[in-house]
Amino acid sequence: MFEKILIANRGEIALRIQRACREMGIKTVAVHSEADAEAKYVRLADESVCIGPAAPGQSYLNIPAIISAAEVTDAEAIHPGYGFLSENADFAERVEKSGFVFIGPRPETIRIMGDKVSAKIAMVKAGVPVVPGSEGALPDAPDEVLRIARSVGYPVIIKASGGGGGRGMRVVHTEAALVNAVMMTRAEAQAAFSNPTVYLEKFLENPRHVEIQVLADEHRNAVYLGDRDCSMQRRHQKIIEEAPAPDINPRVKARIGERCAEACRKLGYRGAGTFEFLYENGEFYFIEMNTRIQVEHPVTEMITGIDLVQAQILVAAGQRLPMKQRDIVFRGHSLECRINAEHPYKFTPSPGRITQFHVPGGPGVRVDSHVFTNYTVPSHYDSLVGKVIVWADTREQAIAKMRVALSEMIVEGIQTNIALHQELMLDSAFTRGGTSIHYLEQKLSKQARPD
Ligand code: MV4
Repeated sequence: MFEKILIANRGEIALRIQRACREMGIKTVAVHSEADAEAKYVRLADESVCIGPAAPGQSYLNIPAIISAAEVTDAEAIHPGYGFLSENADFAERVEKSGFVFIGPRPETIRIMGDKVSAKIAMVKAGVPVVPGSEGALPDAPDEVLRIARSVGYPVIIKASGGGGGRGMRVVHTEAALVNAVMMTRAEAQAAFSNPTVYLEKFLENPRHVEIQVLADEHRNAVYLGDRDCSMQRRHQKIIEEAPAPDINPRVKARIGERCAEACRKLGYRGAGTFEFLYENGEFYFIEMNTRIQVEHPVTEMITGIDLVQAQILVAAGQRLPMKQRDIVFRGHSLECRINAEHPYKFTPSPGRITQFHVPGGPGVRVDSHVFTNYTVPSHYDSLVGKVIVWADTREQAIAKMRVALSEMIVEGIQTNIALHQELMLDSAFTRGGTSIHYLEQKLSKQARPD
């Protein structure tokens, strides 16, 4: 096992990774920007290195500074967390070329999944169901594009191969609008991603976002760790996640989960990963694969009892998965509310000093947060200040537990979205379960809000 790991991230996930390392007896190196010098996880780390000014481009995205920090501290492996460099294949490659272990998939795998056209082709080959559409990149010839769209049927969506996570997409409802929409999306994709490749899919009007967590080792062992529903989102920012996804036939889930695990074996996947699906009318359609640990990983940990970050470290060290599929039991229901430092209705960031911070507790309540009373939320990074996670036997009980947990939570000095979460925990469509990806935005647009 590794003796020392460098954590190339900040905030709650840096603390989460550090806890996993400490439980495993692994020493930690925190790297931090000038803005994060006073962070709790920096103080708790065995060693820390300042890698640059607050701006992410000069610190958490500064590849040479991070690799130098690993060299001077003699770390053996680098955990990238989520965001920042976590899905940057060039970073993973430079980590390995410099003689360190990248805690994640091989750089080639990250590169394939980062290109959405090659990811989709890989999934078709591996037997994972995908959204019907162009087989690979859209050709240039307008008549070919028209023919493909006609055979798929309108509405269609044009997506940039270099995009993902909601960037570089355009919905097209009529044949008259198609060719121009393709040209516009291509031009935007070239400008944003230096890659003009686009592809076409049937546009699903009212799907849910359901994802499958996988875990694989270097020895072609792979398991699926169940599913999560992340449909409650606004502008591609998830705010509530849960496991398992409500009201979906467990046999359909087991079949899709097994397909994902089998795809990992075929691809020679290593580490934790997430297959993202749209779910509509009882069917799963693959859209993208994430090759990192995700913000919402705790809900999977709660229903499986598996520490995903520790598992990432084990398989990065070359060990075999410590479990087989038949050992994995999904038990109860888990919900996660992301607590953001933001205006409750305008959603603008609300950085600043937290004058009072108190977290809920009790059985089945978990809070993943790096903040504390008198901590100042910097303005340079995302607005996540913590995650409230609950576990109970049933979804109803989990919702009840979340209501109580949110009522105990105190965050003063900054604005947060706690009130929105409280409202959603009482929302009849949410409590019924199975709302679509459009539910929250539709609900918010219907509500008149005070400034
Ligand atoms: C779609 C779609 C409907 N039909 N693809 C947005 C993020 C990116 N991961 C894929 N996205 C979508 N792809 C087809 N063929 C609707 C979305 C979408 C969405 C997906 C997941 C979660 C939130 C979303 C919000 C708006 C649109």
